[in-house]
Amino acid sequence: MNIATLRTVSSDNLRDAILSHLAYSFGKTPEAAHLEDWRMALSYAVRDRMVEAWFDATRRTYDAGAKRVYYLSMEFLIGRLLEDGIVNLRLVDQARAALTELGLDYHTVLENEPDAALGNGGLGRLAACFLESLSTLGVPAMGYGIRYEHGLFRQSFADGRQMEAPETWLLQRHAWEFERPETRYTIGFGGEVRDEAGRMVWTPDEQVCAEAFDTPIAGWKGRWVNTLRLWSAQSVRPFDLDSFNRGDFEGAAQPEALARTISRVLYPDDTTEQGKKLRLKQEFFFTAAALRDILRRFDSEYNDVALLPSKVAIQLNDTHPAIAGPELVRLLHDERGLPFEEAQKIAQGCLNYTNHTLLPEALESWNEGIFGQLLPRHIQIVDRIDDAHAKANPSRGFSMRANHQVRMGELSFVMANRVNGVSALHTGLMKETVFKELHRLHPERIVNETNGVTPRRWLLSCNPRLSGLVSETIGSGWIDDLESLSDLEPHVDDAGWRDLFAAAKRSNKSELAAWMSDTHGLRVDPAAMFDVQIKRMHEYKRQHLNILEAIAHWQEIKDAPNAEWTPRVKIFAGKAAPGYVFAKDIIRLINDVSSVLNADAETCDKLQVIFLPNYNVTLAERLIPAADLSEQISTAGKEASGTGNMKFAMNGAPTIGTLDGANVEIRERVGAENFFLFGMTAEEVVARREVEGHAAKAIEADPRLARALEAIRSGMFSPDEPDRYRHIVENLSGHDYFLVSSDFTDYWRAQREVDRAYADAASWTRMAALNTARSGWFSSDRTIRGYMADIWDAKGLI
Ligand code: T68
Repeated sequence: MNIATLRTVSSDNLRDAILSHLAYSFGKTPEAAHLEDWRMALSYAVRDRMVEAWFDATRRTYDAGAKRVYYLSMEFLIGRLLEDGIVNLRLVDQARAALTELGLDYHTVLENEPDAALGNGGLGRLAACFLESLSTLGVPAMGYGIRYEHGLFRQSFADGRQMEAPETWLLQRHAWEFERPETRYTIGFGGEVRDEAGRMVWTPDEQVCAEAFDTPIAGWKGRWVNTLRLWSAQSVRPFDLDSFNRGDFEGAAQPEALARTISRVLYPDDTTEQGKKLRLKQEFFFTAAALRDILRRFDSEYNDVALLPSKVAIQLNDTHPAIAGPELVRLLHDERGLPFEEAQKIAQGCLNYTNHTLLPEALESWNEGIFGQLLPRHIQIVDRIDDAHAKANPSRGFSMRANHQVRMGELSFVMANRVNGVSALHTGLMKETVFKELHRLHPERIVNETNGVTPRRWLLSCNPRLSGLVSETIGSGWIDDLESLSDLEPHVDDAGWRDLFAAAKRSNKSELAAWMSDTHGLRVDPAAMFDVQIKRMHEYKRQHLNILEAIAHWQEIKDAPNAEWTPRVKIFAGKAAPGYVFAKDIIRLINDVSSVLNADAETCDKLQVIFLPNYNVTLAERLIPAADLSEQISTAGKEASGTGNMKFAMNGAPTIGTLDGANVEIRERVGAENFFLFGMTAEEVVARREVEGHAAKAIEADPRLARALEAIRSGMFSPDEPDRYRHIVENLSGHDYFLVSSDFTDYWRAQREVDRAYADAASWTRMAALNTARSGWFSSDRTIRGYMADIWDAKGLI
């Protein structure tokens, strides 16, 4: 199809295109249209403008015989897509004008889009940033994941407690996906394996169908468009007519309901046996479907499977798709008859594994009973791979099959061509800890690829005031060459320019304050420092360190209410896993503290605490541009990288943080004088844990800490239930594994340094601007170039 024919489908004029979709795609007149109809019509009009480049990218990939990159991820935290599409296609002015002509407000229409929360946190958002950068760089690539009916739960508070409700993003219409009923694979589970004359034949006893849904992902300027292919689970037998005819209506619908469970929810609670099994099913389901699809595409182009590693690079986003190793071996050996060793070699030539955590409790392993029952052939293959590895490395001191478990990290490592960490510190620690033995055996395998974020979403689109100023100052080349932000550096010493920078931040803060007032009835002064900690709730991220400091600070203000204080608003947002009781208690504590502090007439103009509910990508896009201070305060050695830290720096919010994850590299780049460092190093953390009574000693040495803990213990923030937080206080004065008490004193010191620095507006703005100017390295374009060179051996075609 040529350009001319495509243009007849969608008018060049965006307004006409919207009206045309309103009529012909949604059957509405402008008078009858609801907001959602307008949002859908605009989305279709924008989507139409991606299609041509999408076809073109496919054609050019085939013509070039280029190597393709496949990113397998259990999560793609894509958020809203309409503004992303409008921005990347550079249609902002046109879209605004078209909507105005139609009597609609641009922002109101954008706000109508549901936020696709198909992920938990950093890992899922990284996958989304990577897809955008892959398209921007013109890399032939595809994302594979699961089309969850329900994304991450919706969070609200009742009496300060986290409440969870199902997320229902698909109830509002989703404009971006193309259903592909013709692209379906049957995926099996369970059953038995028989040896048929030396050939192992797996006959599953349960089958589901994986159907593809494609979302186009346009890169900057819309020059290249890749696909995110999400699999939806359906029954192979949609309806049991026999049961129905017997009057058993429930039984008749059961096959469909059971099959659909697999793609029903993101991360079902895995504390029960059933839950665990379902998660393993999800993992195999999408991985097996992706591999079938990859091989089908490869077969349509080549007829020698030995070429696979030169034409296909598969990236495993954490161990969730680790079953790709044994499954690819099974497809090549059992189904295509390649010798086992050759099948394994080819699979390994294609596969790569990214590790995102060193936390022992987060490293995946499966009980061999569950694993063997669900995937009886795969467990045999795992054992054979394990044995072969043992034979080849007789001196090794590990196995991927210990304590009746199948260890997915070890499996992924052994089956991968390259294994990577996500920041320099994390990669170093990987080599010394979780993969020490494997690293000794395969010293060339581990590489580092420090995370990055896409500047199109995380600066250009979420912060139009600052990005406008940047473009006026240095031109717009930074948008796909973020390192050129360094051209801003000379301007930070120009008082006039600094005023513009500060004015952009101030307007962002006013806008956030107005939004908080409208949607949550909160009143904050935009002149106060906005101190922001937004991320998943976890003890290692130490939101409780932050709230302890707030309590101590409040007590100090109360001691001398008329002294000079730097007004602050502490803003929190984040979800706790439904089964993570301690993290949920921290949320409640923060909410309780917030109630007391915000109601204190004597102090509330100097210190306020706010916990915004239902943190998601959209809320991050609102908060980050308005932040003055970025809280990155994890226990050193625990945060693999962090990516929020990069977004804040880019948007001109200096960090208060530990030497953890990518904080280390951020500090190196923005300069130690523009970063508020505190806390123990990863090495010191390990040593301190060995000190008997470390928490008690820290409390004894710091009366402020003792007083803050005592306030919590006495029930000052929970008068109706004084013991509510006793266990938190006991934890922090006893075991305190995450060293909150031990790091408190230095955190306090750094916070007071922040107060002093903020009080000098000119030098603060200079510091903030230097954070922006020096954060160019944290573009996910740079990260993807690293993967292309060090891991995939892939090239961009634009
Ligand atoms: C995050 N991991 C890291 N995991 O915590 C963060 N895990 O430091 C890093 O920047 C980011 O990955 C990207 O590399 C996660 O987000 C999960 O969400 C997760 C989910 C299920 C199981 C394990």
